[in-house]
Amino acid sequence: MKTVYLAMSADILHYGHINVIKEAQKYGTVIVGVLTDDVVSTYKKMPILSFEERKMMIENIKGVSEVVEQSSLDYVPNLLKYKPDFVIHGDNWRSGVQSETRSRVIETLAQWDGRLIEVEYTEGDSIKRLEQLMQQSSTTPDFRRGVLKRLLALKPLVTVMEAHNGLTALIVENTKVIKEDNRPKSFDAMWISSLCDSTAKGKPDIELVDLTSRLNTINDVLEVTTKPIILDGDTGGLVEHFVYTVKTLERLGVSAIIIEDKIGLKKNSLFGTDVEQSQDTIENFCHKIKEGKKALVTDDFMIISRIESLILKAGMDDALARAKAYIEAGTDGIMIHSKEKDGEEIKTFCREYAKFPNRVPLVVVPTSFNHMYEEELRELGVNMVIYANHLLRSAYPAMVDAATKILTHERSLECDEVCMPINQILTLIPGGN
Ligand code: SPV
Ligand code: MG
Repeated sequence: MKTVYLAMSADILHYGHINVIKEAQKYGTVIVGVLTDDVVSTYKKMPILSFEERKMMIENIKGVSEVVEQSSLDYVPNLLKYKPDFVIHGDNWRSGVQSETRSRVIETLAQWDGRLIEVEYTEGDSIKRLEQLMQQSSTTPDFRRGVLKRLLALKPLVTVMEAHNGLTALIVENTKVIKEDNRPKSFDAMWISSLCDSTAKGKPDIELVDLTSRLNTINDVLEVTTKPIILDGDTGGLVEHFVYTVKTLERLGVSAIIIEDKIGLKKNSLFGTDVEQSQDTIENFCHKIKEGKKALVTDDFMIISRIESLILKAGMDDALARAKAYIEAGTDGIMIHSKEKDGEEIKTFCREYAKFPNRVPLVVVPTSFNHMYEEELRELGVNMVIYANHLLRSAYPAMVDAATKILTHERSLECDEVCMPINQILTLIPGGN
């Protein structure tokens, strides 16, 4: 009996999938490769159903003989393992990002005279409607909130980019690159930075922009995107206020808050010891973490504790002691901050942290030690990297340049070369025409 291989994510099932399975049966025994959660999340959104649930559904479809795990977008590892006589796929992958994957399938099958069968891609109004509904369901607070924890469980390193309004959030949502191995890469989540949120409002980063205003920014982001949101919660404020803050964020569908262990008038950490800043006691900060955790209703929302000992020159031992205490108090993650350019103190912290028997996800913000690649950070045991201010920092000089050009030339013609064309801005956000 010949074998036929096909791969699917199967987060939704519709008659298009059944048609392909029916067609596959004509050629032999059907093996379905179900894409693992991390593979689906790299090219679509995080699946709504877990891998086990999706696998179970496919196993129970008439005509499917075997269901296996496909743990890369590339078919080749599974093709070499199962050596199918045929692979079946819709004909919609001949062009675009999947065309390379297709070529590799054809080349690999040729090694044992296997063949690719392409069936007409099923498109219909009902399928489009279904996909729209799926898209909408991934923006509900309950679904969205839990995605960050799921990503942390799945991915060795979660990458997070700063967003300070709807437009920058759309950039984080939609920017995608295709890596050399044909793997798509985009950011996993968004960081609502206190520095950028304040700066965008023309205010200093000193906890002056109040929660209501921060919530407005978050709402603008929530409205137009689907990726998980992490709020830079500064010090978290008074414990009595913090318990309300976490409840509000949780209810909105925000995934995490990061609070730093400082008290008094907060200044940005990148000032280091150039300005006066005070660190909270371990005891007080642990109390804040515990009260925050108690206030939560779900298991999804994360309270991540940010240690400022290296910033404030309190020493590595203090940083490590705080990490242990905060974990003991029930924090869901540790962020270790540093402004040293060479990255040495971050490396030391990570190596010591790796020895902890009880670890929670480790977060870093490599604004200063920006020569370090993600791979190096991952190898050090870092689970999340936050690019904390780069959209604002890149936009500001470009805007000053445009303003200066117009003032200088007393017309806007010279400015056009640094501006996006009018027809592009008009259609950048769909629905305007
Ligand atoms: C922020 O983005 O506001 C941060 C990170 O808190 S840092 O500016 O590096 O302190
Ligand atoms: Mg901040």
